[in-house]
Amino acid sequence: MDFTKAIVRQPGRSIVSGLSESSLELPVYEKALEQHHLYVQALQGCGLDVTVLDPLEHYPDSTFVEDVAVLTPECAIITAPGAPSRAAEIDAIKGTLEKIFPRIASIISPGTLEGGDVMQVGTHYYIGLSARTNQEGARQLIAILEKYGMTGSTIPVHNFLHLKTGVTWVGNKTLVAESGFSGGVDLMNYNTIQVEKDERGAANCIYLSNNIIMPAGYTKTKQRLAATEATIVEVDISEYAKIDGGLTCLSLRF
Ligand code: CIR
Repeated sequence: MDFTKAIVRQPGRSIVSGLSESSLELPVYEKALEQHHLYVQALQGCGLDVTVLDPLEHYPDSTFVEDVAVLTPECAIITAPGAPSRAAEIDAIKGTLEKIFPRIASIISPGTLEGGDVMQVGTHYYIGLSARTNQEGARQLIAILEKYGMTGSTIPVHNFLHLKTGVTWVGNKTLVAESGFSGGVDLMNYNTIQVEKDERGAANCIYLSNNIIMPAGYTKTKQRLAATEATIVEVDISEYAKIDGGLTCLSLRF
């Protein structure tokens, strides 16, 4: 999993209308834009070549570009977002992916799947069954992965928007997971760094060649992650958290 590239999409002013279950205030566009810029710099600092796509004002959540595709070394898979307001975002990413990936597959109705529910560990992909990703979407994704020699398996997701809201892989057989998250037997063979309840939000991290990019402001989790000997890079994404977004959602890495 040595990624060299990433795709991001700048937020539009419509970000204030993004889907949200949170009771936090609305994001401030100017601040979100500045945070996005720093996020891109963090990815570049970890060695990635970053393509920055233009904002899509018609789609308030389109800056969460991770949800519209699953990128593998063998092919790109265009998802079928489970949130109706996000379904058409896939049309806007297709052209970009077609220029990069010779092989493109798609999840089709009645399957639904969002990239935030897909956690890659090597050639295996854990797929969260959430309010956004259904069994049929997962079945289709596993069939596509197997066609190219990769594997997938499902994990039920309760009380989190996506699988990766509750757990992410941070290298070396290690996960970082919220205390309320249960991956069941499937994830028992990993070392798990616990995120305490008062640091909710800190489990969504990005591992890139011995760097862990984590959301800023979570002291206890930061100390625990630092014990992995990875370099810790903090990025403030407070404006995105207001509409349920985390670090991983803001990019496609490949
Ligand atoms: C949504 O509800 O779809 C957006 N407001 C947040 C998406 C976050 N995406 C992710 O965790 N991969």
